[in-house]
Amino acid sequence: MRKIVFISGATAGFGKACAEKFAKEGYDVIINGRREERLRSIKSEIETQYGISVLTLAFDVRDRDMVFEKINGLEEPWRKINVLINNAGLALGRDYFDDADIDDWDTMIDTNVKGLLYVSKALMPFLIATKGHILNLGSVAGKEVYDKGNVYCASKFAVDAISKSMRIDLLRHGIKVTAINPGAAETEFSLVRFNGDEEKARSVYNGLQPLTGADVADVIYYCTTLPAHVCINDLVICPTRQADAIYFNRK
Ligand code: NDP
Ligand code: 8X3
Repeated sequence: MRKIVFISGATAGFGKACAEKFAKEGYDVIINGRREERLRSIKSEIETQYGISVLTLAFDVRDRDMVFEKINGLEEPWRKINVLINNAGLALGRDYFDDADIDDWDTMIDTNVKGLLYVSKALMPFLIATKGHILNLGSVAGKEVYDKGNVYCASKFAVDAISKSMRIDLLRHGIKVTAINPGAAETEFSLVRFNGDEEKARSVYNGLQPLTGADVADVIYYCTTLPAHVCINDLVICPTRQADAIYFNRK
């Protein structure tokens, strides 16, 4: 019987790359995101390519009732979830605290923090049953605060705290909790952050070779391949030209 991975935010970036990687490694995959058309096309692509099964679960992680309805409605054999990748998330804007948009703050907190909590809580019975593995996408922005990062950084500091706290509280269930904290990775992240401004988005990666979704997915997959008694608790992954959230050596 194949293992099952649940990936939130799998229509782009790290989530999509994880869907491809875990499928390639023989997992059945549950993919979530708001863009149903993309979910459908990823399903058809990876089912054909890797001969595994994919279940699409379109919902907005901010919608608490919908999260619980969709997850509680999972039917066998999809309830035997071994790995949860809490990946859905975003940054909106890069503005001084006094200039920032409060709606952007709400969206980041609702998605990156509350959405992650809702999905995790809804999946808890399944993960307890399998002694599963939770991987939370934090960020270097959850390790150091940078200028104009205010609430995005705060949301990722919250993810850091939630990962630590899950690790303690879920110890008695034998559940592994791994915090994955990437630096600059070229996905749709900056396009979303800068509201579709391609030039601004590209400039984030000036003078360095950014991580790709596949780089991060490979590392996430690796964390799930370790023996049952071994857990990577906290992992920071950056382009070689990036030291942390602040210091870069750009060409
Ligand atoms: P992308 O923008 O490429 O992908 C984000 C994914 O999240 C999409 O699939 C999107 O799907 C989904 N998503 C966003 N909001 C929601 C929502 N409300 N409900 C369900 N799904 C949602 O970004 P990345 O792949 O780069 O980012 C993934 C995670 O990694 C995020 O948590 C981000 O903060 C974090 N991260 C990113 C870094 C980077 O440099 N790229 C570095 C460090 C961390 P849809 O729009 O279809 O709902
Ligand atoms: C995304 C990386 O440094 O742009 O979390 O915040 S950063």
